[in-house]
Amino acid sequence: MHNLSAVKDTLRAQRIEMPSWAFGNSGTRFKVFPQAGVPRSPYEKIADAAQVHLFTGVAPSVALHIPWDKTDYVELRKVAGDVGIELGTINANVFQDEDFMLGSVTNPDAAIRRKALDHLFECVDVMDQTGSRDLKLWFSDGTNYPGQDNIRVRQDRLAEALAAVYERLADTQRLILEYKMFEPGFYTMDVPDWGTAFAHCLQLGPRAKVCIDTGHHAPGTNIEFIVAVLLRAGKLGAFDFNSRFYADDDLMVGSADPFQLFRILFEVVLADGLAPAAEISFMLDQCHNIEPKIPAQIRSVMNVQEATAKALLVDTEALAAAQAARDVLGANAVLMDAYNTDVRPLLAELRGEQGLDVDPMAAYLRSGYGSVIVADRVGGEQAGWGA
Ligand code: LRH
Ligand code: MN
Repeated sequence: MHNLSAVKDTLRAQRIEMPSWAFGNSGTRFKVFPQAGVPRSPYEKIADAAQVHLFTGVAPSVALHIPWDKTDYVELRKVAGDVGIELGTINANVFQDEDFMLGSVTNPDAAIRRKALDHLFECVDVMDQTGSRDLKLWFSDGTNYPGQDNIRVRQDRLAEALAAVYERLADTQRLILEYKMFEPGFYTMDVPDWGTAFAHCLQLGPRAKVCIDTGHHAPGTNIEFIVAVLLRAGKLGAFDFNSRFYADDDLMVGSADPFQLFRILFEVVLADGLAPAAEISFMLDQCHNIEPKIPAQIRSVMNVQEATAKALLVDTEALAAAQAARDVLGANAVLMDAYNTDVRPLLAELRGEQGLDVDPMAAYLRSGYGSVIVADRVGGEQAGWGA
């Protein structure tokens, strides 16, 4: 059966990266509901992220989004370090500039493509200052009507820009390409699926990997199949974890479909993808439109920990034996046993051993930090997508 201390070691070493933008205001096209106490600067976002790490012990890095987090990056890195936070993945933003309405790096206009490329180069410069390993590229590029542009020519333009960025990266830096089925493009997206991202990453080279955002697939997509295939090819670089009932809802990971999250993490465990050597970045990419931001991030981290613990408790020997015996129900039962295991006592015990409160959420709420920031953060411009 299980070596629980090995399971605990893996859980203790788990690293979940916070998205800076999850601490800012967010919403839908209908309304962005501002919340009291929301950060007004990257420094306040880091301070809030540090709370998540303080109470969970497994969230020591924050992904930045440029220009939303534009600042003195060397200073930010120092201040973050002082509160135990590392600056993580750098996310480029070529989806809000008016010039990019008909595309950024795929735009028919060469000058606009150049402008987009310059922003991507600027993000590489930011990585040099923050010490970040990963540049994550998500392109809102796409079309809304058949005939609007040449699908193949846009792929050529995309490949050209990606090659230029890849060339600019240092040997220690990686390009992470994120795909998305639709929105804001409603006819085509230029990187719509894992296959397109995979093809571009293969063409680029070993430091180009694919990012799976769990909210970016057609309903009913078997995401763990994509995970298994990309892991097998050594091309899975990162996850953007969130969950959804319908589209790119960006809800708390595991809240809509905890069984799917378990199945995804089981494929990661099977491929030893939690090991630091696998170099897979586990990031949250969420928007807390109606719920308090810091507790929502804490809950999300706990959801990932619970799904991971269940995945680590799968009796893989019994599973392999049942699979070899073509015992369909037996094999499924082995997996469901793990999934139906209540891992909360195990995680509480682990937190106790880490010197953490067994219940991070209760501990955070008891700390009163939430009301302190509401009282302190008066005036100034609250952070948000500014969309
Ligand atoms: C696009 C996306 C991408 C980010 C943005 C905040 O939907 O998932 O990862 O840049 O959200
Ligand atoms: Mn994402």
